[in-house]
Amino acid sequence: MYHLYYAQTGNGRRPAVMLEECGLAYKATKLDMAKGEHKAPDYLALNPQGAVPVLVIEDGGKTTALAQSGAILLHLAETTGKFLPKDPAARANVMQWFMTAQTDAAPASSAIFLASAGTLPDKSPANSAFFESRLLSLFKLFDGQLGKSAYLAGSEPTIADFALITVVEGRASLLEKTPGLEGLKRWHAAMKARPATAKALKI
Ligand SMILES: N[C@@H](CCC(=O)N[C@@H](CS)C(=O)NCC(=O)O)C(=O)O
Repeated sequence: MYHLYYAQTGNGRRPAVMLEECGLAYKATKLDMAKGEHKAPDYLALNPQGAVPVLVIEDGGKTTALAQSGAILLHLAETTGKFLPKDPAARANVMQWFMTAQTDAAPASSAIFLASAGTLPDKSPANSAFFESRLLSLFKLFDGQLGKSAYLAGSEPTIADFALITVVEGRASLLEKTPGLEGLKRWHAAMKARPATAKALKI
């Protein structure tokens, strides 16, 4: 049994994409971050970092609370045998794009949010433009790859695509207003046409 604690953010919704794509049943609890529910003692007991998401896994009487969206996707890939090839070379290629989405694109998108929400000490609008340009340079990188293959790591979707889709969906207006990036735009539409991904993006 899986219980996902999430918010409607790129990181928060990412495990839902993987759970839906794997066809796994799960309970979902949305946290109201504006009310600080992610810092409440009950939630800190699950994740002392006080960040979403967390996946609570109940397996044969054993309960595990797993934080970090990337770790959750990897765990589900390993336990289901889906969306992550076993062949070392193919696996390394998936991991390369997975890590670019997790450790480069997701933080760049988060930085845009922090700058635009006025969370940074220096509230200069130039900060938002700077972080947008960082994300756009990554969008160009993904676009180049998606001009060559249907999905990030080849002809089939993998955890790399599931890691990226919530970032791109969250920044859809930036993508749409940017000329070009046709490969990324095609991929975005194709991912949203997948019933499981579409369902997860609506939670
Ligand atoms: N690398 C983490 C990032 C998690 C994260 O920063 N989540 C944000 C929402 S998108 C959060 O909960 N921030 C509140 C905080 O860190 O206090 C992941 O992928 O799970």
